[in-house]
Amino acid sequence: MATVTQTPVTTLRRPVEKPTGLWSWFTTVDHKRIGLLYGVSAICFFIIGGIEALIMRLQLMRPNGTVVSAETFNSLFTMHGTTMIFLVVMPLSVAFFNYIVPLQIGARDVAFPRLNAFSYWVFILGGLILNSSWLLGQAPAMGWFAYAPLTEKAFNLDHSVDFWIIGIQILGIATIAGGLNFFVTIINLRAPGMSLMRMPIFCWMTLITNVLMLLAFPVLTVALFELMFDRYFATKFFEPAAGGDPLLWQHLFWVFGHPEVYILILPAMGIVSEVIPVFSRKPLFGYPAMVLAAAAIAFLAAGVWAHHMFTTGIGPIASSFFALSTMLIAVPTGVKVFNWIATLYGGSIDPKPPLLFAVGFVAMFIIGGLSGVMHASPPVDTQHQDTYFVVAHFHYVLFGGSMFGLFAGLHYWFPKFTGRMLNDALGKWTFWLMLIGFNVTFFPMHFVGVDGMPRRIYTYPEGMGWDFWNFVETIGSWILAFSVLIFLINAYRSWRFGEVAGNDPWDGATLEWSIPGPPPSFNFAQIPRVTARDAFWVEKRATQAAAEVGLAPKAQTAVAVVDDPAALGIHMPNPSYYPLITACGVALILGGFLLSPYMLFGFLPIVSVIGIVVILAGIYGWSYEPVS
Ligand code: HAS
Ligand code: CU
Repeated sequence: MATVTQTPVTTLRRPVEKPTGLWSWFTTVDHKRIGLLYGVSAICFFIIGGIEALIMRLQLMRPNGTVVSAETFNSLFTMHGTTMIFLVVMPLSVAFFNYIVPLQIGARDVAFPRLNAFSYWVFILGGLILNSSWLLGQAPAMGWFAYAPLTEKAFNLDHSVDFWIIGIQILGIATIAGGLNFFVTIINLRAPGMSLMRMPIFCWMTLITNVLMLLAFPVLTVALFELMFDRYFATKFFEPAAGGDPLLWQHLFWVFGHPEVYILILPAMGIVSEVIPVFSRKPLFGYPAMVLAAAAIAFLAAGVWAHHMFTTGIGPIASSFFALSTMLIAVPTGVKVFNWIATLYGGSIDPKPPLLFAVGFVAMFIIGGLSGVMHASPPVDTQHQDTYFVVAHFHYVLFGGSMFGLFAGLHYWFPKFTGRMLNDALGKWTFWLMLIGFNVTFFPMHFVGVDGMPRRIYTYPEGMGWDFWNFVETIGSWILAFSVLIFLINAYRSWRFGEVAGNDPWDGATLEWSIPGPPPSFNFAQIPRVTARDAFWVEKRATQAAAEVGLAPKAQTAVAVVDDPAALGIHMPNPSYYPLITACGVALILGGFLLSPYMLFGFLPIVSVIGIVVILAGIYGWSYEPVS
């Protein structure tokens, strides 16, 4: 029984002008192009964040390092953490949501294509504002969690903290708009027959991640507004001397911050759950359990935030509660780990780079998860808190986890993005060097951490017993950087000259492999009908089985020969520059506060007033833009 039955579309040959040139990227509302914009931007930020890390590692390579000053080091770790979380792992995940989710659910685009473009432009402007602080010599230097009262005006007179507040606030707007968009897309735009439990697992992880985004980010928005008010309008939310409460910041930040770490890992888990079945030639083991486990992780994620605050004196009852809820997360996570292993077990394994990265993810994530459970215990955490042991933990889950998962996705879907294969040998070099470099860099951090080396120190004296491992870590960081370089070379070479991939180079299970790579602007000439999970596998197997018993093969998925939606009677949204204009309005309104000498009535920055005009113009144009 075929699941994706479509009639071939072969007669349409009207030439069309594809949107080309630089300007077309500014006005695009195509989810695939927006996905590419997100992906390329995230990789650029990855290079920036990576360089920041390498400078820190050079500074710490030997005791009494003199590569950078203490103040610069503070800015480096603050910007490195902020960049990697908000400008690399999140947008790279969003790149996959954008490119892959509509294809997997058999849709022509996301629910709100222009809102999608708006999200991207807001994101990139936020990222640029945040990073422009380097150029102005005012890079934030208070750590990615920006603890009060260090962020108050009394301790940070310049604009460094403001760059962080405003940059993150802008990024949050992009995230919330994107969260709404993907939630609605997945709920409303699935192809006929694709019930929720027939949906590809990556779409499930996207859905759950976006729910978490919608619940977690508004809390950060509130916290940031309070901090902004403290700094600009003399409120005292976090100022103890005036009756404010610095712990309020910690609560608000971690109520956001802990769900955030699952926002960072669930998309990677989704990618890995797609890759492992395809390269083991077996359906995902325990699909319903995988979905429920992710939902349980998301639910529990909302109730564990104070495990970041065990040493603040929250008391034994609160500590016990948060310790138990934190340990509980190991259960659904363990379910996922065992299901990945069970999927591999007995499979006919094809160790191509996507699978290598996926298995690397599972292995590294287990190590990071186990150290997480260790500091779930308050007395143990009292020892670990603010040491390199915690740094080891979160790099195992964030690099070993999230980044390895995202690299699995880059290697897996590259043929869909570009129509060409990544070079296999270079992919394997990337993987092995990354695995080795990663472990050489971060495993010794467990040792120096329990040996008492605090995190966020810009140097350390000789003879503490930390010299050797710090030296080793720095060597590891360069191996890691080299592996990323190989990936970049591979991606560029393959994009230009790689072997042509065809529609379905991996014998994929899901609908994106039924259409060309890169897909036409409208994705599906005809919206597929779905009757089972792993829809494309089922169709291919049914066709094969029919041929074996001598029946005429079923029609393959329709592939249009020209990329002209109008000729096919398909309506696609027009390009528009209003999302970009509206996004500029957002950036000007908030960014104006960084130019505080120029104020109207003493409190309203002139640039913000211009921003209000721009945003109104943008929304007006957006609302009345003719639909052709
Ligand atoms: Fe974490 C700190 C606890 C997962 C990211 N985490 C951080 C920070 C980041 C981060 C960025 O309880 C630092 C923030 C900062 O700047 O200060 N984390 C956990 C636990 C899990 C966990 C229990 N973390 C993540 C993920 C992240 C992430 C995912 C991002 C992608 N984390 C903490 C705690 C702190 C913390 C404390 C505060 C430390 C401090 O003092 O500052 C869990 O989700 C992990 C579950 C996964 C596993 C592995 C697979 C499961 C199997 C099943 C069997 C295992 C069992 C457990 C039954 C557990 C195989 C056995 C237990 C043993 C001890 C052996
Ligand atoms: Cu946490």
